[in-house]
Amino acid sequence: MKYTRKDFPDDFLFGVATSSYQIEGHSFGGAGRTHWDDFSATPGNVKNAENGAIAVDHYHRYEQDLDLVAAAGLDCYRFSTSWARVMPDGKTANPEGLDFYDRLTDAMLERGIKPCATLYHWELPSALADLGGWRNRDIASWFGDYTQTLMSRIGDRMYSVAPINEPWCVAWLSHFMGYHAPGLRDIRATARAMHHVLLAHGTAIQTMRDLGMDNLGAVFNLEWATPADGSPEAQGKAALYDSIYNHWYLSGVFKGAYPANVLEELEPHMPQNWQDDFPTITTPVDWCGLNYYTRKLIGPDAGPWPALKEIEGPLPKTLMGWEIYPEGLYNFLTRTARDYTGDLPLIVTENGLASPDVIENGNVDDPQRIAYLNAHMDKVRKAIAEGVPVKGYYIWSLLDNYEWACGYEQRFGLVHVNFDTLERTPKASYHALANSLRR
Ligand code: IFM
Repeated sequence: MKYTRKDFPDDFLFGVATSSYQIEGHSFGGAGRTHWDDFSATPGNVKNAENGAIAVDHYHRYEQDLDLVAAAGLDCYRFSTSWARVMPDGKTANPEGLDFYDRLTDAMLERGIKPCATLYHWELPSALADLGGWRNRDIASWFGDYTQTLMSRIGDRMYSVAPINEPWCVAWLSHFMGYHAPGLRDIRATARAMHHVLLAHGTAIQTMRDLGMDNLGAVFNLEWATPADGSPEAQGKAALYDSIYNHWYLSGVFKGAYPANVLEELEPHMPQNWQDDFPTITTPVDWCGLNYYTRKLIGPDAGPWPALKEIEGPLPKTLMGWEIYPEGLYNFLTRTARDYTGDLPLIVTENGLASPDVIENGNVDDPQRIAYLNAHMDKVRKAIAEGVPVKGYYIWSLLDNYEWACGYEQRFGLVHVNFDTLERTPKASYHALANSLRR
């Protein structure tokens, strides 16, 4: 790697991120059915109809996996807890599920790793999907109850907690584009999900404050929108994309308002009295997490609102087909601090790439991952040098895992996983990182 710990401030934290459904194995430990089990069982939704029933069996191999986190010299482990494991029907506690997260927490602490939890990374219990899922306003109180149950058990040992991973994915990707569970393509469902996901966030923050917890945050996925050409139409559509993708969530949480260029279309579909929820949604947080991967070139398109399209860009791409655009991370760090968060600590809570990694002679050579991480760390350093309070950088992901609608094809891990034997093999990027983090 180009940088070592010494190139970052003394209190800067390095971490890796994972999520429950992508690694644990949801057929174990009494976890309930999730809407991803339903979505993936429906033809055409997920590559090879793969699901997270086994995933990479982290449920049984978590000690070995945490050994890898510790041996890399990482400070933080950003993991998520599965609502369906803790409450298989979304409402009733599963002692086995609580015991698992209790063991996992202690295993991190025993290794000197800071537990950084996310309460929802997309595995909605099917029983709650039956009740309308994110379309139903009651999801905020169900989520509050889940937060209360789980954090009453492990909240005393968390280093940090964020309620929801990537609200754009929960709402737009899943209810408007239909790419993720529940696979809807419905503008009214989308508007409701876009609001309820933030209401659930605020409700969970209040629940954890009432439990006396601190170091609570919000995690957004941000994607830089570049106009496809110099035309006013392309500029307007890029601005709209930016509002739908980025500003809606940041502005909701930090300003208690939604962007006008989105609201003018979604207002008729919003739940009743949505404005009254902002005091909950804007409950103060202690840090802001940014997940960043790429940018999109955006231009106008025919058809109903939002009448925009993504245009293939010229930059080198990852296996996901995502352009590599580190400047976007710098842009977001500076813009978020300037327009939304001020002195609040920012953390890059996800950054990484998928590549077609293979084992050869026992080694996995992934120079493209090392280059990608270096290029993005460059931008983190640049932002810090300009006074942006960036306090951490977490890599997605520790392990190759279930990449949702892409199944198991897209390998994001620092550690290779053989999906037949589940054997773990640290890649060259893992070894490079471990060298650079060594104290
Ligand atoms: O794998 C996902 C993760 O679940 C959320 N953030 C983006 C990652 C890569 O697509």
